[in-house]
Amino acid sequence: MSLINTIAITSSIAACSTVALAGLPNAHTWPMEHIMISMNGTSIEAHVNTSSSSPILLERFAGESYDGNASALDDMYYSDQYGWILDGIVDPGAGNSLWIELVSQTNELETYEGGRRMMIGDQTFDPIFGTDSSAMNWQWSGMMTHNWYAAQSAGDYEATYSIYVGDSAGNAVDGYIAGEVTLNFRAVPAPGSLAILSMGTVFASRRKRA
Ligand SMILES: [Cu+2]
Repeated sequence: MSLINTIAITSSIAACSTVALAGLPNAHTWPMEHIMISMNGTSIEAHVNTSSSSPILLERFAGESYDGNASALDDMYYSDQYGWILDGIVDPGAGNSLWIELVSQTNELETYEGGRRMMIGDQTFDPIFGTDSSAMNWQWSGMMTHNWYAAQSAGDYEATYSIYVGDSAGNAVDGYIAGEVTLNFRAVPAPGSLAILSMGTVFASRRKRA
């Protein structure tokens, strides 16, 4: 590799890394994928458009490091593409709320609490759904919430949840039927590294013309 190419690629990496330098994880690269929660009478229903043959992607941004609790995502394959959202009127009853409980998942899948898409600075990144010995159930505000999923190794992952009406302590309230949904993930080698290489090529060819 020539010196000019090396300089061009180095400067293009710097140009691509603005998000990483700010210390916040990447959220802009994936469209939202909503897990729609509705209520039919006293039954909770859950719907998602993904499946084991059309999972969302977890991507790794090697070398990036993030601020505070978000550092849990450093060098992990991750995404906040999935978001819990209410579909229609859902009334859990006075004093109750919706709870989401992990029923089962592929080993080594991790989850961190997110929030509104792109409002990353406001998110706790607290471990949830059993990650780092956290509780298996999580109280959902009912507002759109995009939690962060992460895995250390490439491969396919899935997680199945029960969505139920609970009291303020998370105890299931009698008279409601819980819903269930399975989320699917595929951790793949980052296209980000390819993007950096191709940007490097563009910079290099510009440099040559000049
Ligand atoms: Cu959303």
